[in-house]
Amino acid sequence: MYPLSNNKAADVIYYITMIELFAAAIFATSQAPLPNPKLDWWREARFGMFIHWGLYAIPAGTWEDKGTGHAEWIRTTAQIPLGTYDKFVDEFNPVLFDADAWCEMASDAGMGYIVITSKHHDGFCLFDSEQTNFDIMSTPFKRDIMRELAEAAPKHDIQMSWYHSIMDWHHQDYLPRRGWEKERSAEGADMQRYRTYLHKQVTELLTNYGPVGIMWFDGEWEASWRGEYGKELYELCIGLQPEVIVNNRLGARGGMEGLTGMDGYAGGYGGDYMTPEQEIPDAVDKGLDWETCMTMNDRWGYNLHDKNFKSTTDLLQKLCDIASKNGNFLLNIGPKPDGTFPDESIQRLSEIGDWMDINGEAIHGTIGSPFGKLDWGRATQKIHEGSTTLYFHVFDWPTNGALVIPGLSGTVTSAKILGGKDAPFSMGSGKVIVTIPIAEPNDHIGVVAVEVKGKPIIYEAPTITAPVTEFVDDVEVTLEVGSQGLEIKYWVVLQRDEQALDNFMVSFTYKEPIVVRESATVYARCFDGEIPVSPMISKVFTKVTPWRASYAFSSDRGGIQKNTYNGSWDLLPDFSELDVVSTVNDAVIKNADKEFIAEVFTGLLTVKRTAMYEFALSSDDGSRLYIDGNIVIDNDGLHGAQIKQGYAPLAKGNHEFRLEWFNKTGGATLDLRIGKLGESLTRITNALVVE
Ligand code: FHN
Repeated sequence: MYPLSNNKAADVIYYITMIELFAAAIFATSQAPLPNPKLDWWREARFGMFIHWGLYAIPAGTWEDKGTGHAEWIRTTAQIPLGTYDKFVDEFNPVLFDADAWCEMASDAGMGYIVITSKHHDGFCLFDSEQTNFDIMSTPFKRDIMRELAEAAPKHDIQMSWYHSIMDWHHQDYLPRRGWEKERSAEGADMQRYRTYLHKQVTELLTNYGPVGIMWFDGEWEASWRGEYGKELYELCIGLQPEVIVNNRLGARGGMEGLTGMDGYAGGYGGDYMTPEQEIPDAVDKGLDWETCMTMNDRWGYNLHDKNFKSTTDLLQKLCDIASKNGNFLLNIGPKPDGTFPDESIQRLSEIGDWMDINGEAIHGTIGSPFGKLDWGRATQKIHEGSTTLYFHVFDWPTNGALVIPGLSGTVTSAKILGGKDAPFSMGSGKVIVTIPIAEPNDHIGVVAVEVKGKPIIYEAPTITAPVTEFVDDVEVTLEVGSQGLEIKYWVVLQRDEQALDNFMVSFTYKEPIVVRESATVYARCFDGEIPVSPMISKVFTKVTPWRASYAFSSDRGGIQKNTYNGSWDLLPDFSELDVVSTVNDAVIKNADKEFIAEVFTGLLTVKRTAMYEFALSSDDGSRLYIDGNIVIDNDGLHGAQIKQGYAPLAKGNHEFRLEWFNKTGGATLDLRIGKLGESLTRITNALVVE
């Protein structure tokens, strides 16, 4: 690290000496997650089929006078009493179900795996379970769907995988009951007994059907399910099949964006990959594994009225966009009660397959784009021994016959249109122009493959990252650029020197994080040899005065006081307008396992050192943290367990502390961690003390 002191001249001498001692070692942005052999097949596949199928396909979205917009949630959204819903068991007879045909359609579409609902929230099992009669063997069909799919899958190069819902609206021990199920007593319900049932069924699914690709859990968000149960479930799966992949919906999904809370944080457990739903994240840290699941129309389960199917081009653009960000695409089918796929789904699968037959190499086995944003499309890449293939997915095919690839340098050896001919290309300064036909090569997305010797050099600005821009003692600043072939040069202009003309006379070549000890602006720029090849970027870092301790260290700091309130809110209430239901001194900071409740924790936070402190607050639902009356974290809102971070510069001593939290219905989480910036965070429960 390069300590910047208060003596600039000394710094300059120090740096020049250091530069002569070190060879240039440029850090490259990771373009792919860390090696994990268990995930190799899944990362290679990039594309899978989701299947939501069960009793709910029979009503097909319609129930009496309760509308036609229902789907797999129909028992709840149409408030169908259990006894009435169970009668669908006598009707479920998908005589046209053909496991081979399903697997063949998935494989022909370029999909590498299928994830099918072994049990959705309604509790009905598509497999022969010893644990319940609410399963396929009680229907006129009497065939084990999981078994037939598990046997067919390998014949079509498909990894068969199970979606299994934690939430179960049928099992008598699962809690909570649906709010409208007034007549269905919860008397005697025992979640521990339900968890035993769940574990036994997961054991059946991972014992009776051969190797399973993924255990895809869901329905983990209700109050009765704790994150630590998710860890148990994960360990059960891995114990049964060490190679099975388990998703993150075990108790720490962090809302519909599906990005995992920190492993083991908030009692949750992160599983093997993240699961954004119905959305594609704008940007994902390229070191993470994730999969967007999405419907073809608007619903997961079959709804005969829902004709809002996405076009094939739209679905393919989503696939390319996801792959360009190192993600997987899990595209859903909702089969009909007769066991066939909707015609619209069959048509799209066929058209996607035609495109994948020619362009699949630009998806399968690729890693994310080395470029920033490409205005006309996306990119993926495959790294070989001594060369790289760049795939350019051109959403907006140029009409002038020239595809301009911005920022690409290095040694390009060839270019071609997938499914077509080689394409002439020319190297400009920091761009490559590929001459392509005026006519697009297909009806959806034309793909141009460019071979590069070694790793591509992409001219782009470096990134300047640091945990904070305001610091107390110092702050570690990291510079990064995607291309290992570029050098990053930087300047550090101390705030007290800003007018000095010689600020830019001395630049440094970036090798290791920069430690800034006084207010300064860091400037950075990429060079290809001695040629600047990116714009200059900068970031200001300010040394701040720590917030004065409200009280010096004192023996009677007092404990944590907790005031409790009852009510129904979508956001944190104005507590000054509420009546306190109860007050506890020496309270413990953790959520009540209740609904329609709010709690306020107050006390004196003792910090033993003057420093910048980091706070991480996870809550379901909303929460807010104040230190000395300043909002440090605002995690308010009606949401699942989600984590937010905050920072505060604190002088050693006692500081006023206030933590507000509420839970409306469903899951409940409250987890606060604090630590000196750069050190590990410690969960705060019964003592407001940070070392
Ligand atoms: O409630 C379910 C829903 O029915 C569907 O299964 C989706 C698919 O990921 N998951 C849950 C909503 O997040």
